[in-house]
Amino acid sequence: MGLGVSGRAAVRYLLASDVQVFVSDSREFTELPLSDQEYLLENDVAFEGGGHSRDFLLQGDFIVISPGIATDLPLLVEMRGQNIPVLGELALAAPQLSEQVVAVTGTNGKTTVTALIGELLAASGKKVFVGGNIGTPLLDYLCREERVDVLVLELSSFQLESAGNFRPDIGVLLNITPDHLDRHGSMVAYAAAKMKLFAHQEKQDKAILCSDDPMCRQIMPLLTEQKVFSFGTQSDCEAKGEGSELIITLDGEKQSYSLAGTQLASHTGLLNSGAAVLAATLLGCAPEEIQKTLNRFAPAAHRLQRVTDWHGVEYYDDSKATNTGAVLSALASFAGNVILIAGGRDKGEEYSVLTQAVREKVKELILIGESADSIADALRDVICARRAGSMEEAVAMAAEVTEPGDVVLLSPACASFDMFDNYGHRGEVFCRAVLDLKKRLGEKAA
Ligand code: UMA
Repeated sequence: MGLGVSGRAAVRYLLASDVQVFVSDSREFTELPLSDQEYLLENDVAFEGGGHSRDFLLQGDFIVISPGIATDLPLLVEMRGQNIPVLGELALAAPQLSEQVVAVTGTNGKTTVTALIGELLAASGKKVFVGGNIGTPLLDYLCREERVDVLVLELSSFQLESAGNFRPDIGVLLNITPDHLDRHGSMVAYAAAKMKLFAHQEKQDKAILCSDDPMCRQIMPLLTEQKVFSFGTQSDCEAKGEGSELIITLDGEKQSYSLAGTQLASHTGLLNSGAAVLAATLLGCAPEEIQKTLNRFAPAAHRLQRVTDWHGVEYYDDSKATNTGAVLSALASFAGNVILIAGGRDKGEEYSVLTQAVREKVKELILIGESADSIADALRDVICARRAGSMEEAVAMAAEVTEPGDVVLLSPACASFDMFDNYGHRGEVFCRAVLDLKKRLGEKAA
């Protein structure tokens, strides 16, 4: 079910395993990319478009669902009732995995930590596959001939929900704050999906969690089957962040790393590095290579990325902040005087959790997109928000009120799909608007 990035990989993998495949998608056949249409025809794959029907699905011995499809759809509940297993990509792949597996989940920071672990392991000479929610499906790897030493996987709650017996050697849980509540329905259900990361671990396996995160702290005592390690700022963490220093203590041995001057030199960067370096150390990476990798590591775009400064005002693109937890973490990086641009498609979050941080750090709030009214309403006791009809207008409104020392921050707390193709597109439009405005104002000043 679903012929997107994951579905395409599943079809390729199953056909290569001599399985007869039927595909069901909410789009009509003619709406699929031409390459997909050709692939289905060439490989004689039966296709049902325009939605999923009972009769079509009943033909299957098992159903593989894309991450974007909720596991509790009444149709899927019915299929399970008919003894037709419903599997996600991880459940399908699990029995085939003989490599070491490091799996990273959490509400925020997954991509950075996954990429960093991949780079740390590669720098230590290991052959690595980095994939999952970060982009390349795990089943794409299983279609390849060549094998690696370690699979480093970024996993979303959507993927974990249908993970079957998937069992990582090292499971990393970065944090759990509200997100995707429109899909999961409640924080309890969202946290339960994240916890599936650890569900099949055994005594030789390792769990790494953040001791600064309240939900992680609640989960830690429940993990009795595996060995538990922690990262954070508390004194008993195996990976302890202090200022811009990271101290790893394992088996009585201490190793320090400096993040000063690196692109990880922020509170969030310190926590992400703690998780990644702890995992890399447990897998035997050498300290010299770890420090060199930390020095050169560049997080992916649109994650609290500095765009430019103009007359003493700094502009930051944090378009990837699609939930309130990410916005709180961005605001924690600044002393104050923030002009915040937020809003987009609502994911069922409670925006009032931003109240205290907005009161302390935000001097102007400019809202865009479908959720503008809900955010303005939730924060009306602390700030009088202004509305903008486009990203360009929001940037111009922000620039009008700036003074030296201010920060203009795009950190939306929402999905982007109401106005943009995705968060990357939203970030690019923001950066272009900022740089165009700087150029225009610069020309005027000249
Ligand atoms: N579809 C149906 N029925 C439905 C819903 C969708 O048939 O009820 C079809 C769509 O028409 C489309 C396909 O399913 O053909 C899309 O499937 P999908 O939404 O599961 O997305 P994929 O293209 O398979 O990409 C997925 C992840 N997407 C989601 O989880 C929504 C990608 O994460 C991931 O990179 C990719 O697999 C490879 O593993 C993206 C994401 O936004 C980046 N993830 C969320 C996040 O990071 O917050 C969880």
